[in-house]
Amino acid sequence: MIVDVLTLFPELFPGPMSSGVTGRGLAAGLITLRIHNLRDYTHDRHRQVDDVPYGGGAGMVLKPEPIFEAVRARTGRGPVILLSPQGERLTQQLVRELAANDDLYLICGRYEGVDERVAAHLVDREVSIGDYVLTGGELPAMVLIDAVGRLVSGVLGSEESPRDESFAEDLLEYPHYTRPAVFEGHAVPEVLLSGHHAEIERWRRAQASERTHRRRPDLLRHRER
Ligand code: 9D3
Repeated sequence: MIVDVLTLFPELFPGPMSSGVTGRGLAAGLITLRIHNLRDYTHDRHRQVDDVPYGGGAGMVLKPEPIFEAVRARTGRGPVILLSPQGERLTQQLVRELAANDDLYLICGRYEGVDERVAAHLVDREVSIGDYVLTGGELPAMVLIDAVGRLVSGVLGSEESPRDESFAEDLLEYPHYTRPAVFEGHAVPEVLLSGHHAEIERWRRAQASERTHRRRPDLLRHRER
């Protein structure tokens, strides 16, 4: 998969994506990141990417022209995505949808926002990673690439393959333990040491169900069981 990123802060990339699973995907050529500096698509002496908001108000707004020019110069044919607090929420369902593309073009906003004509007339979708205020779309772009990248064929080893993750979405994980059997006086649940696989399976289901009810009842809303 080829992922193009349009940003005012190209030096932030690849950043944390150079390590771990995503780093391996990049090194193996399974994921290709192409970073584009929004300022390179300006033509004036000051390379101006922003301007004051029509109607007044605080802060600056990203101008439409450099963004339109950059996107029109793209080589990929996949969706153009604006990372924006006004976007649809990134969920595992959306991640799966996006992972079905050969390429993605991600636009990172900064400052107070992006001229609305970008959202209205240039991009295919707007995506938010959640309801908290960040300073720009770069970290959200990396979150999206991390989530989508691990679904790209070959990126995960056979040991860590994504199984059927639609199941994992509506239930939290059961608790995991490794050695030692007793750590600072805290013992691993007896059943896990029993070697009784059916009983272990039953215990894990019960744990997953119980903690989902307690911590994330919202996940159980549309669920029969
Ligand atoms: C402080 C300015 N805000 C007014 C209350 C509006 C605002 C503008 C720009 C808030 C955040 C941003 C920058 N954020 C993003 O570009 C962004 C984002 C986010 O802040 N949270 C979750 N997902 C995303 S995707 C892009």
